[in-house]
Amino acid sequence: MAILLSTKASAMEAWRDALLELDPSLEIRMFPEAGDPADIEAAVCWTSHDMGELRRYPNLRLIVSMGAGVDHLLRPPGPPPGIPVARLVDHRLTTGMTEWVLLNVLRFHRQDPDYRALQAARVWEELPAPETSSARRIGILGLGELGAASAKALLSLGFPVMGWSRRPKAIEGVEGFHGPEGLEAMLPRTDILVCLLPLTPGTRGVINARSLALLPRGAFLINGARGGHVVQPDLLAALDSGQIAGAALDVFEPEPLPADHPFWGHPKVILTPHAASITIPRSAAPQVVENIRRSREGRSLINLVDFAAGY
Ligand code: OXD
Repeated sequence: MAILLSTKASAMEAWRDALLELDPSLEIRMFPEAGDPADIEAAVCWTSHDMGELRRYPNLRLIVSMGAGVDHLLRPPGPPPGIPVARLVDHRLTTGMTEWVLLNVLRFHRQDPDYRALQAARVWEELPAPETSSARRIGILGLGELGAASAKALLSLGFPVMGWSRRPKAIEGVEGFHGPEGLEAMLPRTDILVCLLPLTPGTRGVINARSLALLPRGAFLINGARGGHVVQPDLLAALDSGQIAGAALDVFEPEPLPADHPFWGHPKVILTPHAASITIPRSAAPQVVENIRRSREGRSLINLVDFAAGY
């Protein structure tokens, strides 16, 4: 039996090598060279792979999605029914996202965009000292793996951290909010809003004209989750009016962000090309191999996607 591997061309060989290093007996077929469809027992694939295509493999028993987010699996046609799907829960992915969130919180907290603008104009000027971290309130949307790790890192730097999730969640030191009323209560107290939510029908467009208006004037936005969480024209309007003082954005809809999109040249937008946290095959491969073994032995799988919850 064989494993079908499908991701962007530049990552294919690193993934194959990482899997073979852990289990040299694996037979890896790199898409589109799948060989006989009946040989494929597991598909390890990412967003570029058409889920409809996986219906071609009659003996498929496991799908592993090569990332943390699963929103691409929720869209039609979705994975073949009845086949378990696991996602990655990877320490390196979590650490990468925490670093990116800290980078941007500190950037906004320490007035870095203003100092960069002064440097570009060759102006030697000291800006009024920023508040201490204890006066800069952070609101995190999403308290899953990524949100909880960022919350803890921000707490350790002295920032007061609030967190919003669909259901109540307790994280030591984090003031928790949940449900629509919780969001309305948290936003007016949030100086820097960090979005790390899964994208589901319930969270699509959560950052919109109304929620942005609930933030204090001059608040900042950091989005490392999915472009679909933000109503992009509403964010542009809030940036232009000064309601939002700056936004650090890693994710967009669509991706790649079209070259003529106003975010590219916007003086208040810092953008990265969906690179806040990148999966490192060597770090993520052990859980993939573990799931292949478990699937062969009929044992329960790890990091299974909960399709009802949407993550
Ligand atoms: C992920 C991503 O979900 O890279 O892992 O966006």
